[in-house]
Amino acid sequence: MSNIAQQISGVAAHIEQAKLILKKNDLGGYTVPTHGLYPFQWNWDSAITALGWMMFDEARAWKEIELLLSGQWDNGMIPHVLFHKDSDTYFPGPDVWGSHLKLKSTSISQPPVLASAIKIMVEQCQDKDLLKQNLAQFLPKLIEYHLWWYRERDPENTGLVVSYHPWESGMDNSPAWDDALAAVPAVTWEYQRRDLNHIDSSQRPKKKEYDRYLYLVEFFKNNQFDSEKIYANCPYKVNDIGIISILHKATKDLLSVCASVNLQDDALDILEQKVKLTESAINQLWCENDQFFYNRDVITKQLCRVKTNGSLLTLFAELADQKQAIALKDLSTSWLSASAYAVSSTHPDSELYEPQRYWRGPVWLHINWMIALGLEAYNYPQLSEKIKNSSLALINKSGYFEYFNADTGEGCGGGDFSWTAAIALYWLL
Ligand code: 2M8
Repeated sequence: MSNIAQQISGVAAHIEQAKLILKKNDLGGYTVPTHGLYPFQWNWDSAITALGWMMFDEARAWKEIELLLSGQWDNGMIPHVLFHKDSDTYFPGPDVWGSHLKLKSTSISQPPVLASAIKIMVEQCQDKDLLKQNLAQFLPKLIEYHLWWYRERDPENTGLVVSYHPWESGMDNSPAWDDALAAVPAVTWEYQRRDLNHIDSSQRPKKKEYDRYLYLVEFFKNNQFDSEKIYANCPYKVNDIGIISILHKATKDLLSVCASVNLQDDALDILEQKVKLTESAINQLWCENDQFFYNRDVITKQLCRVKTNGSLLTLFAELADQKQAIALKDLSTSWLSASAYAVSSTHPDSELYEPQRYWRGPVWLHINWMIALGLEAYNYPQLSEKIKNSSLALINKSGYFEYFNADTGEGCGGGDFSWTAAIALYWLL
């Protein structure tokens, strides 16, 4: 076979494999991230996975969203995990979280990339009847979800929402949270982690982190999920630059989808105002000296001075001004070349960088996808393409893993992983 023929058959094989992974992880309308390790429906995983489905099965893609929205709380929150069916391969399950709704769930949310995924799905969708039908059903729920973020997580109208749990950030054990989490008490009761039945402990968060993750879960339950009490007393409150950026981008995408179908709703004016407010507040997280947007501990009012990839999502959100964008573009270039593959979750020059420990260093494809889109939006197509190609090189080398060792490219965490397959489908189809 010629080189080109080999490359084409390689791409075709990757596409087939990615489709098979989504089918394998399909539990009848929602997709688990991977079997065993994560046996439920996760919020941002599902949003991204729906994009993958959209590339080859439109009805199934919309179904993913329908089931995610079926777990929406009355106050508008879309939880971070929906426990559709019982499973004993994951901890903590619904009993620990303690929400007694019909569809059991966790009591926090996750980075709200959903509306951004839906905007792309709207652009891709060929079946216009299906599209119309689904949007009519979904848009009011999405509006409620976005209003929830701004109302409940920014009650003082600062323009910067707060997050109450590292699990909410999706970047669970990122070194950005180390100091804020250290101030949270640890639970003293015994528990049995199940993640370590599936994955080597060198790739997962440590016990000291789990002890505090669980304290927060109990804190929410003990406060009956009352948002005022939690806002007043939660021992962990951060301005997460990743969530702020993803929310900002998704709100703009939601407004644009609503405008495309001429949806009129007073709530849209509120969302417009929130977009402006965030744009004027974001510089509170910018460090002129380091030329970087940091996360901030809202309790101590200190910036979390670790270079983690959430900051580059300000490009995805188009929250960076031209000068900041140039600085972040230059940083992305050096960040990319500092490790062997794509943009790692912590900058390799940081003393806290661990190339294979979960969110402390490894490469995550969906984050690279957002960074690449951001660079494209700021008119840096070559760098964007480079990030895409070095991300795809990981799949080529190791397959569809949850994340990848940034230095060696070795696949880490769960195998046959849905969001990795979905991003590959988005890029390759
Ligand atoms: C990871 O988080 C879960 C808790 O939500 C866990 O480790 O048990 C994170 O990578 C998160 O971002 C992701 O959504 C989830 C499922 O893939 O796994």
